[in-house]
Amino acid sequence: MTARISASDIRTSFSSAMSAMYRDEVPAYGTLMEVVARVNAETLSEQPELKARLDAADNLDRISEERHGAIRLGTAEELAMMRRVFAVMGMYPVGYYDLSVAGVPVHSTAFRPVGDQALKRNPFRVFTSLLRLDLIADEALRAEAARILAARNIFTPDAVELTERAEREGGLSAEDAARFVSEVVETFRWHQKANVDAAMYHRLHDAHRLIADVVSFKGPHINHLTPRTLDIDKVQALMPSYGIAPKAVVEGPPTRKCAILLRQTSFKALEEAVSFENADGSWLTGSHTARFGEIEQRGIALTPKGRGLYDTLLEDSRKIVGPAADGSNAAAYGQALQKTFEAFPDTWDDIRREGLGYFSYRLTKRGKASAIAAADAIEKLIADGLVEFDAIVYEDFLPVSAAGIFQSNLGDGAQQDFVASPNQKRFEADLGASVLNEFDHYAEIERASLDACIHHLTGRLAAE
Ligand code: OOG
Ligand code: NI
Repeated sequence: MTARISASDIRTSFSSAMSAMYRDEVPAYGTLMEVVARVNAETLSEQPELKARLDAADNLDRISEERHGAIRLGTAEELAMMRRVFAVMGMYPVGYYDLSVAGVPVHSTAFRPVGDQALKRNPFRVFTSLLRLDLIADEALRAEAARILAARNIFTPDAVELTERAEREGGLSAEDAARFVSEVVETFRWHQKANVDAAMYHRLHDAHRLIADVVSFKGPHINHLTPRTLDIDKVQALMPSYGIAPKAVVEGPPTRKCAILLRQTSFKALEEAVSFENADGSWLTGSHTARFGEIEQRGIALTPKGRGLYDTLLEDSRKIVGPAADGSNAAAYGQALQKTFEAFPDTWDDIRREGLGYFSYRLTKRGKASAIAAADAIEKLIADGLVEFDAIVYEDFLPVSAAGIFQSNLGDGAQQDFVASPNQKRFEADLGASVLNEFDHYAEIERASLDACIHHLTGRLAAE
């Protein structure tokens, strides 16, 4: 029996192979990576306390590496197979996002590592959307799109075979893992030649730009990758001087002392040459916009109560100033956001005591040397200096932000309304599995950390 390589190691080689391929395919993305690396280095040298904190918790040499990417799939079969492929890399479906509310005919999940260790080893995740042809009104077009999608096969035979082997044998050898990664990366490659003729492309495009993006190509090209930045406002401001056009505003919460959830922005998708085959075998050149680069900055995971407050405040600020796609009111939007979010507590202790965010608890030095007779309330343990806490980082996505990212990259005029119709049951049936509920997951991490503290404190006494 050959030694197995860990799922996290396979994920690490996968994310670096994707990064190399994407920098090669989309040079502007390489430029964005440079800006991010520069800003991260500057931020670390300006803030030694941040550097020390990150040094303890993360791998500083990998700070500017990709945290996520995104793809859009066409059929239930593609989604179900993609789930199996990602499972080989230790990536599991977490969360359900209905984007129909925001005028994008897809619903989505994120395939990601689950658990602290796996996230630390490599946090790479893939936001994965499934096209919802059921939201397209034109029945004839819907049937044609379904027919085109049914005829394509997005996985190489070796990728399928190696996935089956990993399932059967509980993992892959180093040699098979290397082959697996290079085969799987093929699925995400860009195809300059469309899968449909120009007339069909335009029909699909007129129905919705996203439908054209999914149906017209041989496979689900990776549409962006996203490194982590330590100062998103600075990267946003610097993009133009590097010749890349940022989207109008940063999505998510405003700049705060205590970062919450997720802030993200992107450079706008580039217009790329595509060729369409005519019926007589000749080729016609056209263009398509789909691929971009994004950056993200993460903060604390919020409880349902905290998330409710976040959603309300976001909606309130957007009622004051709705961000215009051309960026003309970006400053006013930023101010409205800042002002509205004054209602969201901005110290870790307030956030914790008001039950707005998730924390992990650990024993202080004194706590490690102490014992108590019975489990005290957490407030008392903290007040007595036995237990301290850290914010749990939000590892998931935000539907309003995702919609903003989709929209600015589909062309800003493309706003379209669908009747909101979340259908998690259908999504899970297509996926062939249920998605993990992200709130339950964070609550469990919090509970386990608290239990471990109490267990230690009371167990010490029992052992004496
Ligand atoms: C996905 C957009 C969502 C994010 O970071 O919220 C996303 C897409 O455009 O396919 O990646
Ligand atoms: Ni993204």
